Amino acid sequence: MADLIKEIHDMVVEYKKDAIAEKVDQALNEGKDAESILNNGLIAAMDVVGEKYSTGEVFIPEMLASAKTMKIALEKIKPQLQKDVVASNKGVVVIGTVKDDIHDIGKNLVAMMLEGAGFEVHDIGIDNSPENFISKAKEVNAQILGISALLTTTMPMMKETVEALKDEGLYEKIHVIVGGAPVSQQYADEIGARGYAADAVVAVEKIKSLLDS
Ligand code: B1M
Repeated sequence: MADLIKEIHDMVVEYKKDAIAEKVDQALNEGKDAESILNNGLIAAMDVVGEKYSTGEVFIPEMLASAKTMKIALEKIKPQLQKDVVASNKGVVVIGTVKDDIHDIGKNLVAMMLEGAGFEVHDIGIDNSPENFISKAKEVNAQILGISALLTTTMPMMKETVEALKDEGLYEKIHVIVGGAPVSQQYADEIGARGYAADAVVAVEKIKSLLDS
């Protein structure tokens, strides 16, 4: 890993909120690409933070501070990640995190990449009931409903959302795509989601192919 990217990685782990923006600027100015900063710096750092939380080395406040540090860095690399913006609207997506789940970094990243790829994205934030997802999807005439969950305990809300969509008679019209660390293709198949994506880049590809099919 290049030194500057390692420094960015460590700054997220050590939640250096006040210094991260300058370091990311420096990396970009020195020609480091945004994808590498994202994957090898930021996402890798959050995995370390998660492991440290699991082993009791850090607690919620530190985990939150790392998340805030990552968000500052993400804003800095956003223009680069979205550099291929296409003017035409490729489709309408409603995206959010499920009820009782407040993790939003991965979901924000997916939303950011979708915007960058030319989709009209309506991000409804965290802690969304099935009703929230569905009323927004109806309001904006969405073709895609993107649902994120980071906890094994909140994953069942994905199934409930798919079921609610069926009850509303919208299941055929609106494609559901799910993602988040505990989610898998197998789970997506089980609950009747049309798509699963392991990361933000795959999410964009998957949504494009769902709309083409
Ligand atoms: Co939480 N947390 N957390 N946490 N947290 C995890 C998820 C955990 C794995 C940590 C651990 O124990 N090792 C664990 C879950 C265990 C489990 O359920 N199996 C956990 C826990 C237990 C908790 C609490 C319950 C802790 C507590 O209170 N006792 C609590 C729950 C709060 C709640 O939601 N009700 C909690 C709280 C928090 C913070 C608030 C402190 C903070 C979140 C801040 C925020 O998001 N604004 C936090 C954080 C930061 C994490 C870790 C460390 C990092 C998550 C992250 O942002 N990753 C996380 C450990 C880990 O994941 N390594 C952990 C970076 C992000 C880019 O990746 O979100 O996976 P990710 O998104 C990826 C893909 O998953 C995918 O694309 C993204 C980009 O590649 N993706 C999609 C995501 N959504 C998608 C949607 C799609 C497609 C792809 O289509 C729609």
